[in-house]
Amino acid sequence: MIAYIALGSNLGDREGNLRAALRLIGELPSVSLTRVSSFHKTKPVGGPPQGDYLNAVAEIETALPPHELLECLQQIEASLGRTRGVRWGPRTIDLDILLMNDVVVEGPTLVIPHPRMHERDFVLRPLCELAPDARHPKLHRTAAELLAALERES
Ligand code: ROI
Repeated sequence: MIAYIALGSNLGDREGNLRAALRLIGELPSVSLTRVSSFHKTKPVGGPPQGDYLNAVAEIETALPPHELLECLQQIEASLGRTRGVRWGPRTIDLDILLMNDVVVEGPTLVIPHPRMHERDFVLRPLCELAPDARHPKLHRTAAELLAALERES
């Protein structure tokens, strides 16, 4: 399965945090890291006032089922010193599953496609670098179409 993971950091060594997370993702069993977008410096969207983010998207090929992938990503967040503070507050590293082929998951702990990806410039821009033609299985739009719609809105 091909999956796209969003990475974000706005605490400490942001670039170092993204690189460390990418290395750990690549070392996961049953995961290979296939491509990584460029790193985008972005203004914080939502949440309390906080510093600018560095955002990126990674493409992986994986045999892990969605909840196992989530668990692995949460372990990486914890190992990089992520502590759960205020909702939408600053973070050393945030790893979100955006898409996994055309999988739809709607559970209490995991929602795929990511429920806010179509509203987030900082997700769609790096995703479009890698996969402008990736389809959102619920909105039936490609990543490029979602980004164009978001840009028209704003
Ligand atoms: N804003 C930006 N620019 N990048 C993020 O990764 C990010 N993550 C978040 C909130 C606080 C919603 N804002 C963000 O969780």
